[in-house]
Amino acid sequence: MTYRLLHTDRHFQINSHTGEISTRIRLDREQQSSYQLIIVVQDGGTPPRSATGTAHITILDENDNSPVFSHAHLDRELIIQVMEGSQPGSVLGTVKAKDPDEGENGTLYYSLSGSRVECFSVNPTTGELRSSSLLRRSERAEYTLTVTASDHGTPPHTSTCPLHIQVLSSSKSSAKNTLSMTLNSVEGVAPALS
Ligand SMILES: [Ca+2]
Ligand SMILES: [Ca+2]
Repeated sequence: MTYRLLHTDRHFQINSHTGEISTRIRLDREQQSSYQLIIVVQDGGTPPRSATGTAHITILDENDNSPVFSHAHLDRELIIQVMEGSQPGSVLGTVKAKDPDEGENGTLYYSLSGSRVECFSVNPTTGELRSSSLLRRSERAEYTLTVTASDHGTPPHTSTCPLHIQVLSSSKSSAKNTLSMTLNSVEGVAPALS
């Protein structure tokens, strides 16, 4: 018996004696996740007789992609601006990363690290970022944290992105901060000390 592929294929080859199918090139599930091959088997009779069959090939996923933050350009940082005085627990924004792998290999969770990280929280699955204390610009105008996205693969792949949270002064308080001062001078008043 001899085996061959009905159409030559750039991804797979078949051993004509054993019928064993092997890969010719490295396969990427993220590009194509399944293939079909039509195999012709032929006997050695005279005249030879043949039959065809179809092989369905499914590519299993490997955790070969790291999460990529979708709102930050390559290695760029994320800046979130928040009005001071907003209540603890308010949503400041949402961090988002993508991972093209399948299942757990592409399922992400988020975490925060850095100094004063206790002032903020991130929802591990949705990426929703919240303040956990009252933010005042006079206390601190900017917080620099690191947000990490990690997949659930074994081993997991992680990516980090610098996150700057800038506290803006509200218009009310900026009006208060504008100090206007009027100096009245009276002509002819002699300097107190002369
Ligand atoms: Ca992954
Ligand atoms: Ca993959």
